[in-house]
Amino acid sequence: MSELVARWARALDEAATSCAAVAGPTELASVSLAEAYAVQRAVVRRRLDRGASLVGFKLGFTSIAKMRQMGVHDVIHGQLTEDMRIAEGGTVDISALLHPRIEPEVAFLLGAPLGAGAEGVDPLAAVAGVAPAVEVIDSRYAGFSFTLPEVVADNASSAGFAVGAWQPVQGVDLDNLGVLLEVDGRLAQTGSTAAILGHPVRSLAAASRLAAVSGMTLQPGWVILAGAATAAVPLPPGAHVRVCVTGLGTVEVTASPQAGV
Ligand code: OOG
Ligand code: MG
Repeated sequence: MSELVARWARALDEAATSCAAVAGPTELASVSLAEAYAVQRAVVRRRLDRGASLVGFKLGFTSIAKMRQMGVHDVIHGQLTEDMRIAEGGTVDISALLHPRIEPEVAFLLGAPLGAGAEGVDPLAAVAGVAPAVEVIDSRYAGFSFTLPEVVADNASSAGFAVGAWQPVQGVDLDNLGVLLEVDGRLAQTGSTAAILGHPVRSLAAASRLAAVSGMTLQPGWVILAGAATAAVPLPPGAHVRVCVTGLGTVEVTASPQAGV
């Protein structure tokens, strides 16, 4: 591991654990994507060394709405760990987060491996279920502002995710389902699953391809987040969040109250 990779893995990991943002632009702003993913792997390695386990893979910037919001125009991936999982109907502990946002997602549950060593496998045939999901993102950069390599190094801003009830993927037409994001009973974002690379199944193919390039195998039992169909919105203390994907169902979480309230 190069000195730069080790140094930035430590800096980004410490920003997350100590809740202190890294001021940009950083030295990572213009590194190669290969180096940025090396930092991501090292950041995740530090979490795994503390006892976390890998439970999934996420895609970022698969919709125009997200690309526009963040000024980043390439599909990226991040890694999900067990400690990021929030029970459906559960509480998001925002006391440990810098500036949390939420976004609606479609989640796939893998029933067979994808990626390295599983090239040629039909991504849809590897899917055991599909569900509505909500993702909590939290950039470790001040102002939620970053370049493409910076956000890749920061594990694609991953912070938490909750998944609704799994449905069999057969018989659900995922190509154009309504996506609603509500905060405290008010509509915050609306969109369509068509905004996710034209069809969320394309995110699965992208996940498989990106994983193979990184030498990763997406494992049976893992959750794959296809990428938000809409822009993300801030998650204020105590907020109740509901995501509805027409035909797939809903998922709800509540943010913890402000410290001391
Ligand atoms: C990066 C995460 C992008 C998505 O669904 O597009 C992402 C960010 O927006 O900070 O999770
Ligand atoms: Mg996302």
